[in-house]
Amino acid sequence: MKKIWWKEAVVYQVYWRSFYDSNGDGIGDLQGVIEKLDYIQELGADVIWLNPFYESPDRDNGYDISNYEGIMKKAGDMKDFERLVEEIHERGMKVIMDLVVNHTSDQHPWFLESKSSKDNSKRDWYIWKKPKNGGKPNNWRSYFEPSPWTFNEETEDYYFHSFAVEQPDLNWKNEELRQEIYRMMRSWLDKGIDGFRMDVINLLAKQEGFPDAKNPEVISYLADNPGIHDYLQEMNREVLQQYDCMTVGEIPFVTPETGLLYVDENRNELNTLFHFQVADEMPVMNLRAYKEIQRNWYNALWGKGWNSQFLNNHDHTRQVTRYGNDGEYRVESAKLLATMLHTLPGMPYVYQGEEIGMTGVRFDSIDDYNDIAMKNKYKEEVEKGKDPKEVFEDLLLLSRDNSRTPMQWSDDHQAGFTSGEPWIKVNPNYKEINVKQSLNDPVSVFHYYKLLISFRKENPIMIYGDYEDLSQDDENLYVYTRTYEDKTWLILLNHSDEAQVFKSEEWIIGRKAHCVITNYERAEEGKIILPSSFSLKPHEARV
Ligand code: TEU
Ligand code: CA
Repeated sequence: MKKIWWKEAVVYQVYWRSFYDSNGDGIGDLQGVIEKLDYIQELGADVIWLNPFYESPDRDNGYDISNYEGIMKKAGDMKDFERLVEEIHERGMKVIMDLVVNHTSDQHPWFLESKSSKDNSKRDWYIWKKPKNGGKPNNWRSYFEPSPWTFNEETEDYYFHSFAVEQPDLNWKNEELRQEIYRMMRSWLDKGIDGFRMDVINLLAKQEGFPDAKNPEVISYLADNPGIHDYLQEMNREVLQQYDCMTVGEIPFVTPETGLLYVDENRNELNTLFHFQVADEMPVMNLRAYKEIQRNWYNALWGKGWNSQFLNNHDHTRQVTRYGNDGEYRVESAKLLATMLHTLPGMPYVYQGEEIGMTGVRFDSIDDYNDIAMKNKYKEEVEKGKDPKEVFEDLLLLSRDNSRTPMQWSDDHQAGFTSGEPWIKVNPNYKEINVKQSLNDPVSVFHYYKLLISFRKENPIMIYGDYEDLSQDDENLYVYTRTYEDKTWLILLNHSDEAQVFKSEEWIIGRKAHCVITNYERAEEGKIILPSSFSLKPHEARV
């Protein structure tokens, strides 16, 4: 397999508005990221992914862009950005930016022009459809609304939005628009960034004719439509190929087979992807399903294209809450999940706060929440006549605000995030869970992550090793090997709250080995003889 820097990288995701507020207005900012770069460097991350900070009315936290060339005031200005890139590079790290080109804000000048009249030069840059039988052009849903169509008075027709009303989709069929996007991408790469995380990039191509869906609730018709690979190959030729950059596509609704088409090294599209089979199919941990997903993706991609490993991000509830145990075994569980993500094949992503075992939240009222997806859904369900309390309860576990609360730096005022009032409440558990505590405690989650990340630098087996699952049907244990050159790693993970026993396979018994990593105290030092069965404590991880 071809070796290349980004395959060997660990990415740290910075949701800047919740990371660190440098000027006391309650919102994190680019200067705040600069001030905390030493911390990210100490952790050992190679690449930083920054969520969008382009100019934006901020209805969807920066995913509704009104100017691709400017910086949102809340975040700072172009000087801050340039200094941030410089400071990241000075520390030997790289930086990738979010690229949001499926849609813009409805306040983008392009859209204001496009909606103003049918003969405007930007008319064709968005997607317009005549009313059908006096109503919406089809029966689809959007991610954030009951319909992806919104009526425009000026031109008496509908525009299309895969997300909120305020996020009209661009028309990628328009060549002029595509060239403008490529120019914009080159201008950021010319400023020195090292690549892009591409927001819902497989939504760019739309279904020809927008036919009604048989089951409109399953919104997969929004994604993966014919023409998408032509756009990405063109983007690669026009932009990506000309830089030493990395790309990771956010690609909902793909299977391993269709996913490969985006990252196959011979196809010149993207380097890696985020698929959502875990997030979409597993509201809570289901280890058998998880293993099957891992197996299928490994079989489809290995040797051909590169995968990513993550269990949370700014859209998905913190992993120790959703997929682990954030109570009695929080520390063990956070370390166990980390061990898994960093020893499975693919690039590991660390979402800010994950490295100290931050947890999801439960605020008392819908008014404490900010997430547009959650708020729109709440409104929609309550308007149908459902009980507001029940609707609220149902939305809690997967609210995107679970992972958007401020980074917990210390046990000081507002968790040390801001000297003012934060834009979203801090998680009340910041007194126990915070960076200061984690740095001072030698067996903290932070120090464990640091170790895991440093191991990756010395052990190419974590990157290039072949993978084999030894525990297919077990619902509590995940046991697998990675093999590279003359070495094999045996990874044992107990995902349950009870002790479990793993019965060794023949080839394991009696072999000499040593313990590389464990999240419990080490029982033995130096060489050991592998036993016929392994006893694992609750949430124990052992390599
Ligand atoms: O998210 C798109 C999105 O909603 C999905 O990726 C979802 O997480 C997945 O299908 C699993 O169910 C991106 C951004 O990450 C998000 O913050 C934005 O709100 C959205 O696009 C619109 O730009
Ligand atoms: Ca600020």
